[in-house]
Amino acid sequence: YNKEQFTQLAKPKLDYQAVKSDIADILEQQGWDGYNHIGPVLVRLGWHASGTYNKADKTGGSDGATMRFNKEQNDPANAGLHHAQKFLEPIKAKHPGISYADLWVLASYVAIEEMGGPKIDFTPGRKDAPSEASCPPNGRLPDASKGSSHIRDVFYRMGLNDREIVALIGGGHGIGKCHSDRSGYEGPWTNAPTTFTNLYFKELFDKTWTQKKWNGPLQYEDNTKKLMMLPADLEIRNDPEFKRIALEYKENKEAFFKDFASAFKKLTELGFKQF
Ligand code: DDH
Repeated sequence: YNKEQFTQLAKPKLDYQAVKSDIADILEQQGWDGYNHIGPVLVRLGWHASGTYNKADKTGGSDGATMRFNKEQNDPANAGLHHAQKFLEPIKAKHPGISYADLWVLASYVAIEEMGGPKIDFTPGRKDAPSEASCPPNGRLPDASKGSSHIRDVFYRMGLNDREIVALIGGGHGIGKCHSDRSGYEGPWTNAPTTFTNLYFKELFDKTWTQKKWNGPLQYEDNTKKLMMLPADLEIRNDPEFKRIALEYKENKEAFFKDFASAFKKLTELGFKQF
């Protein structure tokens, strides 16, 4: 054996199945978010760790787990994600061989699957960057107050297309909620925030969305005043190309699950080269 082969052999093999089942075991957390489930915030962690990618200079992305460092953690877009990182510490302590970068992505896959979403095949190999110097610039994640051209700018920068944009937003906002003490926005998009469904598209098209009257940022509410949409969400209904794709996903759950799974895998592997 040469030195490199020997190091590979000497490394204890990680049992990813065991890591997955340990993650599944911590998804239920009493008192968390009123619905006792951390799946949604783990998905948001996987997405924000990945969505900084810039295909032009190959910076950002999930490889590196650079959100561990203050600079990226303090990007206002990442408000609240220290909770998600903290929930995963016991898993890292039990399986020290997994990198944070792999752990965050794996946790988002497990959360999606455990909430009833598609199974996404996990490819390990991400490494943790040594210092803050590897952080991408702040401000690369989408701004909820802006329109479709901003959304396209952000996702095209990553190398993703309109179909992938609609699948990703519909899946991500079909779970979880907004928190006024994190983003400033408040409330869930659907009545089943811990179940992965295509309900986001049904709510988007079947409900009437009116401006919420409050002191917070501009957002929309349905007639029950329980559900919400961000200005950026309504762009999925108002932009003709986004709308065409979203209507397809509203009618065809299987196509949506399949497209979401491949788009989310692609998103979480941007800039990551396995050897
Ligand atoms: Fe999102 N998202 N997101 N999102 N997102 C928020 C919450 C969650 C935008 C803004 C917000 C995606 C795309 C966009 C999830 C997943 C995904 C919140 C509220 C804002 C604001 C945060 C808070 O207050 O806690 C905007 C703008 C976009 C856009 O693309 C234009 C995508 C692509 C995903 C994905 O997963 C692929 C999830 C999950 C949440 C709920 C988190 C939670 O704690 O619950």
